[in-house]
Amino acid sequence: KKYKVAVVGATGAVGREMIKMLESRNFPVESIKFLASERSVGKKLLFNGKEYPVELLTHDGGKGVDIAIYSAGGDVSKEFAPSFAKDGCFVIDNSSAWRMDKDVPLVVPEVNPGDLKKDKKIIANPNCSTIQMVVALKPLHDEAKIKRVIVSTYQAVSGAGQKGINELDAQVKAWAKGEPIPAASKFQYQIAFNLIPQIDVFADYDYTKEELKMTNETKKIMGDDNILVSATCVRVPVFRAHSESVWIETEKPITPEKAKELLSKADGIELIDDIANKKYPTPLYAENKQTTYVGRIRKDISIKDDKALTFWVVSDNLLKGAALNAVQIAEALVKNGLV
Ligand code: A2P
Ligand code: 11C
Repeated sequence: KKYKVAVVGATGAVGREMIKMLESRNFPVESIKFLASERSVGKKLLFNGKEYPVELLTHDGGKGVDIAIYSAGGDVSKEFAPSFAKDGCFVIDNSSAWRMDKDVPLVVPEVNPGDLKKDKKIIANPNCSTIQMVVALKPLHDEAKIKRVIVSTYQAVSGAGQKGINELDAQVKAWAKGEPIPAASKFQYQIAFNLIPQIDVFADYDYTKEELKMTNETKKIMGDDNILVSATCVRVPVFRAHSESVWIETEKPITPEKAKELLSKADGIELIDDIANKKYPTPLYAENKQTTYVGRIRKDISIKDDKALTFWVVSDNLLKGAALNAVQIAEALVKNGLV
């Protein structure tokens, strides 16, 4: 069976990756349409070698469509996703608009595919930094029950969309030419040769929204409200792939050797942890790859028992962090006979 698919926000940084994922994973597409704002109407996009015009997103866009994958921002999704759902179309939404809605499944297929249901037409794709973390946490949680997570992220500029990519590019090019570096606009400070410990706006307890997403989304995806997460999210001058330094405390003991064994067998993960040969994942290595990489797994030497581990997780934020996870949700709908 083949499906009628729409990509909403098809011209954006994530939208373009969604198109590539649908192509490269051979999603069974009967027909496809690309929707965006009036700014893009008339542009053409390629799918499997054929040109398609970009159409204007309207409330009727979901009519006759089986699955719409959205990455056009939270406001667009809040406005249009309900009309699509009413017309019987599954909406897989990459924005934060619906994630914490109790009627909306928030899904990472390696972790909680069972949360997908036939009548839950709006499905949320989690935040990129949450997705790659829970993929790594899940096998460890199943073994030793995670109680607490402390994570610091190193997030690529593409997380902020095409404007974020353009800003780092322009600043680095100006520096290389000895010209004045263009002022920050998408980011709060110059991002070239800098680190910015603020992603999104400040919210409760002086955490940023990005940090609180990691706290709240992790509980919902893992189906365990007792997992405590404290995050510090930092923007770094890297184009693609987010990196994370993760510390976990577990209820039952777990050794680094056991964690390596579990992670090396886990879905979607590749273990790169060979310190004798200086092997560990980096963002440049993860760029354009569909895998979540884990390395530097070690015991926390500040704690006596075997109930704390620390490790490094890297994945392409536009792929597993966004477009790939969304297409994997579509694949799970097909596999589970829901669409
Ligand atoms: P457009 O290119 O027409 O502005 P990014 O995250 O890279 O900034 O991309 C955002 C995506 O969301 C783009 O495809 C953009 O389309 C789309 N978008 C933004 N606002 C709207 C809107 N009001 N209606 C439809 N699509 C929108
Ligand atoms: C970033 N994680 O790197 C953000 C982008 O909730 O989907 C994605 C925001 C979201 O800036």
